[in-house]
Amino acid sequence: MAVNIPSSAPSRKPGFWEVLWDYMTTGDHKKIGIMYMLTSVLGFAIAGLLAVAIRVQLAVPNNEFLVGQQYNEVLTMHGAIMLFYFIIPFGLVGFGNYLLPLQLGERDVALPRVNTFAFYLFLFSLILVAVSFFIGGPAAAGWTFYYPLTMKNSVAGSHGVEVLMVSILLNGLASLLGSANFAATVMNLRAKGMGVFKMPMFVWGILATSILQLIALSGLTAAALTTLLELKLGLSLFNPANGGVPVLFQQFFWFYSHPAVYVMLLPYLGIAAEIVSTFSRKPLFGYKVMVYSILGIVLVGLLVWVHHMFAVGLPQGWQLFFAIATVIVGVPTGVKLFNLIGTMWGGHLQMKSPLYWVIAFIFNFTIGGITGVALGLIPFDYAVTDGYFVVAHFHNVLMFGTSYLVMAGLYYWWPKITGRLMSEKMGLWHLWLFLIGSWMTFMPQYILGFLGMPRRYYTYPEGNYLWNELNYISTIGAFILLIGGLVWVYNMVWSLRNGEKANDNPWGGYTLEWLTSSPPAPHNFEVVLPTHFASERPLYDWKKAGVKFEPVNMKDVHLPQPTIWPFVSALGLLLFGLGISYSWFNVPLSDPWAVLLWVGFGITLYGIFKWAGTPEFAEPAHHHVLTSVPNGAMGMWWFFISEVTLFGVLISGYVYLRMVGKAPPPEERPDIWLAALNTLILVSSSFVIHKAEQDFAKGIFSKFRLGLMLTMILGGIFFLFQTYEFVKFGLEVDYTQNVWAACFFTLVGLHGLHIIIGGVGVALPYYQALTGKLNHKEHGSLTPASMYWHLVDVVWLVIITIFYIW
Ligand code: HAS
Ligand code: HAS
Ligand code: CU
Repeated sequence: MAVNIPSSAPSRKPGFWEVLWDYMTTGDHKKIGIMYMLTSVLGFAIAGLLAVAIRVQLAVPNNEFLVGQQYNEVLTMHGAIMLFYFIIPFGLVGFGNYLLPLQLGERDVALPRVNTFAFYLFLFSLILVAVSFFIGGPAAAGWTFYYPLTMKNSVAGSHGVEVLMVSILLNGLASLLGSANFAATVMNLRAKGMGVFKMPMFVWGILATSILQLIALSGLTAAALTTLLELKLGLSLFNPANGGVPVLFQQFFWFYSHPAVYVMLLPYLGIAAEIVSTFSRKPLFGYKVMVYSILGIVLVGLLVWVHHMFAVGLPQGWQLFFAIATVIVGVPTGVKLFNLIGTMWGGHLQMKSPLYWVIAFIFNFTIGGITGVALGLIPFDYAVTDGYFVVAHFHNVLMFGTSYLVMAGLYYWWPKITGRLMSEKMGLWHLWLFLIGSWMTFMPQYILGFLGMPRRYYTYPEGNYLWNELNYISTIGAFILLIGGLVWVYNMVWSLRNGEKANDNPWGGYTLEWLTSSPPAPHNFEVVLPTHFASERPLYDWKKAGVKFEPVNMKDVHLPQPTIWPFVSALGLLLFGLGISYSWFNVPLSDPWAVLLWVGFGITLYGIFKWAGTPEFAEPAHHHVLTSVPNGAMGMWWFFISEVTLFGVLISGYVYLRMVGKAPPPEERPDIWLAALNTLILVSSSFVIHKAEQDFAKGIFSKFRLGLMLTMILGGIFFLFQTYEFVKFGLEVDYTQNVWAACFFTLVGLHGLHIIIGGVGVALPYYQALTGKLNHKEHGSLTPASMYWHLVDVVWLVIITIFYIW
């Protein structure tokens, strides 16, 4: 189907350093997708080996292979790495990056360089965690890092919790940037003629998941931020000794971490839909119903988080509401599964490894989903919570649920990505080892749960009915999984050298990625796409219509030029992250970690300015977008959601503490007159930057630059006043003993951080203007910077109301 144009393949094989440099500087979504997938495979391997260690310890009673703190560390890292570095990124940003532009018929994502930055931030956050294994030991408080477990570092000198918090914050930022980027891509960059209901189901999965991340991730950010601040500064919203409420931590945490399970599911259901349609040689059964089910899952999924907290003693009304919502969420999920089955029903099934994995998924996941619904029933949950029934449930939906769709997707798109097929035979071995292994490992755990075995204990005594036998079987299962994992890795490595060469469309897929060569050229499409999309299966429709493809004119192809600065900016944040984990801002520079902190900060700042000074495209070109909003602003609009919900979650926590009488304001509050003056300054800066934008549009550059300068000065004055007030109020109250003050410093401090970020944001277009990078065609980062500045101002109006007036 693809036209044979000799792609500009280099005649000689590039050396290792060339490839490395290429990947460090690339903006190509395919390379970034590959790097995300490789990192996730690594995450699975590390966390999987840790799981085997857990199972070895639990194989027999009173074992001493991993004891106490050590066990807790391994358990925490197993859970956290599996979730944050394997299952969440693989689908959303791994497959998502590789496939979104291809399936949309585009050349890249909306913001390629933000994409590079986000990937390296993600990778570095994993490196940060890895460092903690070797220096001081990793966190040991469970992946849920509940308060107050995080407050006791039982090993002296361990900074594991701080490291985990910082890495969650960095990883979270990366994830938000990735999500905003995807949402902007879907809005602005689709092939001409592709309406939203003509998008492949995988694209819907990525779009919905991105929106879910943008709304919900704030809960995790709030949980990690408050934990870090308590460890570093003693600011506590949770410490009951000062009136704090420990359960509030769980509200923050689960507000994200329940919706997160759909982040772990929705991209993969999209993958299943693509595979099932291709291998049944049929369109999807009930395309629109599937889209609405996805949106239904997003909506209801945001309203069920309390089912993780049934046992903490919340009011009955709360529990009932959340129990009902929990049962309801099974309905759209079930609909999706029925649609997959409906698609296969009566199709000419081509039994290849991707389809096998999907069928195995449907079978397993239905069981795991139903045990989830069972857990949503309050009395049942009371009986089995914190026991192995729960462990079995979530491995049932994760390990032999969505992980199977990781495999399905990999077997499906591997030939597209690498140009070679994997071995079908080894694929089936892999499947059967994983099936038998997972059933042996986790099915006995359901029974152990009923028999009362609690989770998160490093050992168990002799003599409990069937405990020994079931645990032993479970451990054997884990070893079978290990063998399965090795077969999988071997299959991939083998295929790269010996696999059969794949043609452009080895499975007869219907979506646009199969129109490219295998692997695709840097510019993806070598033909001009027709502009008529009759359904979500363009290749099928075009073939039927006998469409002939025209080769693309390379003059029309504009790809972002490579640049090292996003990498450097992220690297600075790694050093900065190490610095704040192992040290703090007030530590003297004789401590090398403190040096790292400031050096990292400096590198990031430098990197960002250099980045802003490097144009995205070698020569200015007109880029067609579908809406009237340019890509930068579109990305910023989506990113706003996450900022609003972050302040929303923290403010809700504060309002709750006030309402239940736990956080009465102290008699001496910070001065209202100073805050009023400050508000005036900040609001006027919003008008000034707005005027500057108008001047820019009119082409009066000198006034425009003056306007930006004035905005920064006003922001600086605001910041100075705020610092003065902070220090003054900090001397007046003991903020470690007062919940109101803790809320004040947390929220106003977070706003102050936003002033710094916003100020740097405004400095960027100023720098671009000074260096001649801005003109009528190139708006640089002006619009997003000014949008962000307005947002920071609006948030301030809310803050002054709730802290100074209320
Ligand atoms: Fe879950 C705990 C409830 C889906 C992951 N879950 C966890 C944890 C993780 C996790 C990681 O209500 C533990 C975290 C920790 O470390 O503490 N889960 C559900 C429900 C669903 C569900 C209702 N979970 C997932 C998915 C995950 C995931 C997907 C990751 C990918 N889960 C819970 C609850 C807990 C929990 C409690 C807390 C337990 C505790 O005490 O700590 C649903 O989304 C599942 C929907 C899917 C189906 C299957 C297909 C549907 C069909 C339709 C007909 C079926 C119906 C049900 C109408 C339901 C075929 C009939 C009901 C009967 C009982 C027969
Ligand atoms: Fe798990 C607890 C056992 C897979 C997620 N698991 C958790 C928790 C979470 C979680 C969130 O039996 C809760 C943590 C907490 O309480 O805070 N899990 C297993 C086993 C596997 C497993 C045997 N878990 C997963 C997956 C998850 C996940 C997948 C999410 C996506 N897990 C447990 C147990 C507990 C548990 C106990 C409860 C303990 C307690 O005390 O409560 C297996 O399915 C893992 C299979 C994978 C492998 C690795 C395959 C090997 C490969 C190649 C290796 C490469 C080599 C070369 C050798 C066996 C892929 C090296 C080269 C390099 C470059 C590294
Ligand atoms: Cu949940």
